[in-house]
Amino acid sequence: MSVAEQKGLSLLEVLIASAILSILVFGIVQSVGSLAMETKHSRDRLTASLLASGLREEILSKPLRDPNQPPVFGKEPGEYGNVRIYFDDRDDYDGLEDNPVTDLKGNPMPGMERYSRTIKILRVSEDDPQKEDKTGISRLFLYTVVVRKDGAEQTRLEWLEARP
Ligand SMILES: [Ca+2]
Ligand SMILES: [Ca+2]
Repeated sequence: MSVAEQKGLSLLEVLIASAILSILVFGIVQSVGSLAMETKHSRDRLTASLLASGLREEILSKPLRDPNQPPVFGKEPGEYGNVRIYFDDRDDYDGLEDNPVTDLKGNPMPGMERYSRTIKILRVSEDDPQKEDKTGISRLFLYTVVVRKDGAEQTRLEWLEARP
């Protein structure tokens, strides 16, 4: 092998090696990037599910029926607004839009400015809880809490409640 051939080969080797190296580095950078994105997404989802279960606990701490007046589904007469400290039964929460997320007194929660929560309470068929009950007879209710960040759904928490 001549000196020139040896030089040519080693140049080719260097080129191949650097190509392989750049592919490897690109791959590593990509996986680190997607790992960081994945971590961020799981953190968002965790925050969202904590916000959802926090609201669920809050609702479950309220009585089934309004203690002060003849109960109606939703807010009773004279009840209005989104300040939850005044909610005195579970279905007062129906249709709530907590955007941005607030505490019981209606103060925005620090650091949660980009999150929002909604809740729907639906009377559903006792035979098929996937179906809305329009007769008003069923005693089964489906609660759905949705938590969003920047408008994009992060988590959805659903539970059924059978009322006596
Ligand atoms: Ca009510
Ligand atoms: Ca009420």
